[in-house]
Amino acid sequence: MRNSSSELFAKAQRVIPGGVNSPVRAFRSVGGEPFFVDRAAGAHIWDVDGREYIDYVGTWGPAILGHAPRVVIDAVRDAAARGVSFGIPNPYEVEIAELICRWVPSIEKVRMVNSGTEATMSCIRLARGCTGRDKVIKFEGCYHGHVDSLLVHAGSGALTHGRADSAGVPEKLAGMTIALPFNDCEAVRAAFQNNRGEIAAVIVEPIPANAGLYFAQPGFLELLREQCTAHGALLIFDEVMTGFRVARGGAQELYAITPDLTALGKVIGGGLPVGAFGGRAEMMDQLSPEGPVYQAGTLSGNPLAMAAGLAQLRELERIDGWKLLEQLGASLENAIREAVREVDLPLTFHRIGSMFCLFFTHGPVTDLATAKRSDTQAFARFFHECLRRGVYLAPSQFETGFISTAHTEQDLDRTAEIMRDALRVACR
Ligand code: KE4
Repeated sequence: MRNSSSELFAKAQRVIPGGVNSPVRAFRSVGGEPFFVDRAAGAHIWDVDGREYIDYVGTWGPAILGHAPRVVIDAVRDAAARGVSFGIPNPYEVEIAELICRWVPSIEKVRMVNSGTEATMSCIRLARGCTGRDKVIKFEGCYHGHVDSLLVHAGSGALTHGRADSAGVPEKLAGMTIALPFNDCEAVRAAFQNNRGEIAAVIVEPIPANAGLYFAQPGFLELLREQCTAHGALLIFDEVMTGFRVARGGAQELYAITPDLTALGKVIGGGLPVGAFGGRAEMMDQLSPEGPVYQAGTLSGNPLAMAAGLAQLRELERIDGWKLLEQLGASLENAIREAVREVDLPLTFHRIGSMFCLFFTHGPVTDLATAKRSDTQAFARFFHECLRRGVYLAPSQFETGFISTAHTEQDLDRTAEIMRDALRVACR
């Protein structure tokens, strides 16, 4: 007899902190216990108890073609037959680096790593190495992985669990990070004025999606670009989530802004552990073994992850996935907005391409402070009513939903129906 989710969670908690290998999976902010997944295919997942869900987490972004796409499975199988890891340069690394440089013009050279956290951490170290400066500006509610310098007013799981500033980060180090309200142009100008010559970089999610999903006001990203240029600081776009999702060239293509460094992850690994960071050649050549900034990784450029990422990115381009994702996103948005109109509740729906979020608060939602007005208890009830009916959303108000090219119109129609019923029950 196979273990149920509940039995597995009881066992997991005895040997894994919180029973999970990443905090936001723990259902802490929505209550109840996480289910354990048995398998996933396309837009659907099945738990070990046999329940099926339409999935809008998509393993937090990587599953842009849906789960277990044939092209990725075949690529991983072919690569694995030749060896699963070498620690020696392999052709896949060159192919994916050339593809990334072709699709993202601001990237002339790129270094592969094994997670988004490694990518942003390396961007920060490289920026500090290139400028000889220590201070970094980030924005409240933005999440850039669990990098010491960036776990300050962080979003995602840090925000969900109410610890935007993690224990274990030395005060002196955290003090080098200046956290500002997103969309606050005056605060950005003042920070540069008050720290003249000391700011190495500004790091930003160009489309913040770790405190729910909201957007830069017109001119804000342009101001970051202009202030960084004027003050000799580097502009780092954290596109771990938006890269190759919101457009082939990511948010920097969408907004026509050229960052100095870009952090990537998720989609580029086809579901296997990958991150990457890149920028102008003369900057990237400051990295060891060319230059003085050290960065390394046993599994960086792993052949399976490279093969999976290449297969996924090439398939996305072959099917013009971005066009399909926009069509599916618009379709879901229309259906959800109709469902929202039927209930007299303070709700704010945001979407860009295949990324969406339903805030349980009235609008406008433009930064962390306005996102935090959300009624997280009502969201929790809505989450569980959806789950019960077969729709799996991220288990936190402060996350973003993802549509994949594997979602069908039937999936979306069913989802809207389920959300309509869930809203009625959750918010009675
Ligand atoms: P990873 O180290 O988790 O691969 O990437 C960190 C990261 C960096 N930058 C952005 C914009 C990100 O969204 C992330 C990670 N995203 C979260 C979901 N919001 C990962 C889920 C989790 O922590 O389990």
